[in-house]
Amino acid sequence: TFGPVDPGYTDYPEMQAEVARLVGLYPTLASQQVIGKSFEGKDIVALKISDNVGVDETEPEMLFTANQHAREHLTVDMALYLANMLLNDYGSDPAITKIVDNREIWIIPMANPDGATYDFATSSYWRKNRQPNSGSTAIGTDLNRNWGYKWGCCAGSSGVKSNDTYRGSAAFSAKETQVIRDFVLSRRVAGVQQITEHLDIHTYSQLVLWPFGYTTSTVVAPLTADAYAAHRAIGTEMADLNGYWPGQASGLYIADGIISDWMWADQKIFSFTFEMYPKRSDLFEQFYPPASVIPAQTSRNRQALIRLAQYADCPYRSISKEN
Ligand code: 0X9
Ligand code: CA
Ligand code: CA
Ligand code: ZN
Repeated sequence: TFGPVDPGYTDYPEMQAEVARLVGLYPTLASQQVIGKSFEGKDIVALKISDNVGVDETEPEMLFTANQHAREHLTVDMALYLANMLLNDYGSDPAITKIVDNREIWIIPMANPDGATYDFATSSYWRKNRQPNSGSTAIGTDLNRNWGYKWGCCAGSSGVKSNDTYRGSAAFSAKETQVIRDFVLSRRVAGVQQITEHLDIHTYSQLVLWPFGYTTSTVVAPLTADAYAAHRAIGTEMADLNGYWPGQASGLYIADGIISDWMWADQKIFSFTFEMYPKRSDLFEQFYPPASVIPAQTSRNRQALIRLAQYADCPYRSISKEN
């Protein structure tokens, strides 16, 4: 298993360069914003894609987050594939054109730039951020255990600072989760959250997951029967299109303090998790498949992402309801 990270993956400076390249090439459709700094002071970048990108229009907004987990390098390339798909095919692909004209899409390609940079440098299968923990030499918080809904509730995270799923000293104790939370909260206009759908991108196992992760219960407040059914319907449609397996997040194992549970419970944003290539049984590739897989394993999600975007005006349409 287990050579170094393939330099064919996109590292932090390359991500910044690619975002800048796209904004330069498509100034009316793409803009970038530094939404805050990582623990080590790196910029956390959000790319906005829409027609009239300089105007905050009244269009359904979507958020994509990638690379909360440092070693999941393929997810950065997935986020940049999405950006390229929307921008390069605008004006030629009718489905893409309609999405860019009628949505405001936010992409955070690298939620954990400190961890990703460390993993590129060390090829150490690093997962967490790089924030020190008081009273310990162990570094890092698992960002996807640090979110503030049911934080640490349910044995789906660790209180041990050296553990790979260490949840942090408190909900939102990590700088990076604070920054992304505050960005999401900033998308409320007159008290109405503008973001309707969110996708959090991980590797691996080839799964499409929906809330909740903290419990195996399906319909549990504030996830209504209709909201659960709509998550399941959209998630299953996406899985039909990308060949992943659909399921509730907790089906794999209980995880508490995850981003998706917060997105729904706190903001009523429909929220999904992708676990990308390889599939669970591919024990030899895991987090570091060769970069030669990037084109096939990003483009396989094209139709699923288009479908998700098409539902952003009314996710309940997936179950033939208004809301
Ligand atoms: O454990 C995670 O944070 C995610 N899997 S990963 O292998 N990329 O670390 C899954 C989060 C949601 N899933 C579960 N509740 N199991
Ligand atoms: Ca627009
Ligand atoms: Ca808007
Ligand atoms: Zn992950």
